[in-house]
Amino acid sequence: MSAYSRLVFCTACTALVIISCMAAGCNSLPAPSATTTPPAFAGGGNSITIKNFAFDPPALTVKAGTVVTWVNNDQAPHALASDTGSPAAFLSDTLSPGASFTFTFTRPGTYPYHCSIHPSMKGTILVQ
Ligand SMILES: [Cu+2]
Repeated sequence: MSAYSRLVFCTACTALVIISCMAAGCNSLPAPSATTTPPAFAGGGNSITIKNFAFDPPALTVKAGTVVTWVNNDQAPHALASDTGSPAAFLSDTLSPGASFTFTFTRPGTYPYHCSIHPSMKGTILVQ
């Protein structure tokens, strides 16, 4: 195969790929702009995402002994403070965007908490 015919062949291939992609609606190809950050703690547990100044999910039910992970996917720093316990059942340092915090809930009960930076942010962990 000459260099020229290779070039023609490759161009034809590329055109075919583009045409078949258009026909298929490009559904099989990932969007190049979709750069998702993998969660810091993937799977095997229960995680709460902090975004848009809210906890998602705001209420989480877990079994005693569960490690709960909060991941700050927001643009702003947040910090977690338990409403119950003295001292607080759990208390995090300030979580910068991208940071995470884990706490193991060993005893059944209801654990309301809030963001100590933004007190209007509230969530609850129900431990069974
Ligand atoms: Cu906050």
